[in-house]
Amino acid sequence: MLPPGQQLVARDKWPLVGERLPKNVADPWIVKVHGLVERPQSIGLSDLKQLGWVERSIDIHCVTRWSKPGVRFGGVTLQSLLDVARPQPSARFISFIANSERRHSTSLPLADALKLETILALEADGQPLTVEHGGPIRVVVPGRYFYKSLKWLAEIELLAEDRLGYWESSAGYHNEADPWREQRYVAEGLTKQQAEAILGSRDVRGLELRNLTATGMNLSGLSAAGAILRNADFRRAIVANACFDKANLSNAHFEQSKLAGASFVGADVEGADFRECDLRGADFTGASLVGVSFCEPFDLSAGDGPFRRGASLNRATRIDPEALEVLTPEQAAYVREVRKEAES
Ligand SMILES: Nc1nc2c(c(=O)[nH]1)N[C@H]1C(S)=C(S)[C@@H](COP(=O)(O)O)O[C@H]1N2
Ligand SMILES: [Mo]
Repeated sequence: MLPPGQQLVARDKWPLVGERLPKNVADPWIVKVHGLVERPQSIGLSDLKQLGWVERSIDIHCVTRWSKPGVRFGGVTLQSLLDVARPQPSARFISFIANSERRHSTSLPLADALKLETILALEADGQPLTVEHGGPIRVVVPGRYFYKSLKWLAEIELLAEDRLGYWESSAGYHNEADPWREQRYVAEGLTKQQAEAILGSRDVRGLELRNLTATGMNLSGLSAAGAILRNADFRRAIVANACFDKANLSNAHFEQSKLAGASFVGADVEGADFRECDLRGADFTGASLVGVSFCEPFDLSAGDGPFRRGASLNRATRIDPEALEVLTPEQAAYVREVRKEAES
């Protein structure tokens, strides 16, 4: 069973999301435990492994709608490290901090992190974690969107009050992040009236407008290059010939919208939904399409199709061949199929 709105990636695919590399691959790699603990720790990886090796099969659910079930992570439990560091009674939150350029972090209520059986993973499917995926050590929190699973774990800090992580504070990602309750984004955003006022000029270049509501509006020719439109709602809107170049449209909704001739060059459309959209002549050159839906998800193992609620694409719709590789197999099959039809 998949959480609502999620799709399976191909069995051998594991998309890369967020930061690509740590600040440096320190050798030896040290994990510090500090803040509200009785016994602060600075522990190397071989000592850490001595705390007890575990292997767990864990389902990955990314907020941008792809899921990768049953990855076998190997490492030590957060519990076993905290048994050594001993959180003080006042410690109610746990913050994980990365050895990365922006000191990336994420946090959880301490009780949740333990109850969910968080692990500090060094291996995935029997292999050491690759650097891109957080090696040598990353956090894996089962039962939460994957943004709670920090790559390149350097510090664990125990806190009395919560401190929002990077995505939670900068991108409006939901702080609870339960995929079964679809806690993707905080609801806060502009009202429809505010949105109408701003969109009236049809020029929102570079603006930060996450969760924007633009359902059913006539916005053809909209100029939105570089805008931050995560989770924006353009369902049934007329957005033909709009320019979304280099915009961030992750998880945006475009179902049943008119996007003929729209340009998404270099845009981030991860997790965006284009079902029943008119995408004739739209340009996705250089766009990142992980988790995008062009039709209703379905079971490919039953052969091609059924393709339901598919977007209209034609030969003038530009999608890089490499971009098809990051779609789920079902979505890629749909795109190939409609393009074949368009050619004949
Ligand atoms: N240090 C660090 N950890 C991070 C991120 C990041 O940008 N930096 N992104 C998070 C997000 S949003 C996701 S979906 C997963 C992606 O992990 P992957 O690249 O191994 O798939 O890492 C999470 N952990
Ligand atoms: Mo993510």
